Amino acid sequence: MEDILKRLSYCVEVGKVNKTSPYPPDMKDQEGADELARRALDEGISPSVLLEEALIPAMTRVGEKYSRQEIFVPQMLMAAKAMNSAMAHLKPFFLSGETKRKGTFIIGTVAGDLHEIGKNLVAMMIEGGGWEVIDLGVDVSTTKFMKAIESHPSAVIGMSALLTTTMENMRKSVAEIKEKDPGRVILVGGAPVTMDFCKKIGADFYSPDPQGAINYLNSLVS
Ligand code: B1M
Repeated sequence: MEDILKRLSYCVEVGKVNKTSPYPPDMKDQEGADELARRALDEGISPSVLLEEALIPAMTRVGEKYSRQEIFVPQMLMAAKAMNSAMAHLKPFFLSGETKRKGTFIIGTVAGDLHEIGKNLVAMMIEGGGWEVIDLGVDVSTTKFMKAIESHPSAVIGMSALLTTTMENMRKSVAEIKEKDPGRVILVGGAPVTMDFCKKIGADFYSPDPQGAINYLNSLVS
């Protein structure tokens, strides 16, 4: 088990998507994140172990290498591609069989921010927790959030931000939504976001991870 997790983690770190992908050249014809994630699940390794022991640590290492300028944006992109190919296999495991949804959750990464992996993970797990999820994608403007609220009037809003610069856009979006719709519940998250920041910008709750977000949403309907 350890071996396959290590290999999977390494594939995500170096951006080896699947067997046929030519990048990185020294791993030509070797299995990539896609095949290894599938195989790990088939061997009975749980999706949470896959996430916590292979996939998330890989992205952390990618971030550290980027900070040390050992890799650059193209390598980060390849790592994200490999991560997404592995995450695609996890989705069915997080989907619950519930037909009656607990409520609607609209999620998006805030304006100017293209990071989607954490947001996708949160969306996937909340959907698995029995909520209808409307995923607006990345670089979501306040107008787009507002339009989605019009179509789903009882929805809770979730915003993700990964950049210190786009936290400012999160602040603006929360302020504009709350001004027009003071009772709208807004949950925020993303690596640089904190509970302190959440309180400062007038959002309702901050969660550092998907489970905290699920617990919070469930507390609203219980
Ligand atoms: Co970017 N990037 N990036 N990047 N990138 C970071 C965030 C950075 C920390 C790297 C570094 O310097 N060490 C740094 C930000 C520094 C800062 O702001 N202080 C950075 C930078 C600088 C940039 C660019 C500016 C680089 C450039 O172009 N010069 C650029 C900005 C582009 C833009 O957005 N406009 C950029 C671009 C990119 C890529 C496009 C190449 C790629 C993203 C690809 C994609 O998503 N499709 C990318 C990546 C991959 C990263 C790192 C390496 C990994 C992010 C990630 O996916 N983490 C990242 C370094 C790092 O985080 N270690 C980095 C894994 C993911 C599971 O975690 O997203 O934190 P995370 O989500 C967690 C929690 O935060 C939480 O739950 C998730 C699961 O636990 N969570 C929520 C997230 N959202 C939530 C919402 C909730 C609740 C919880 O409720 C609503």
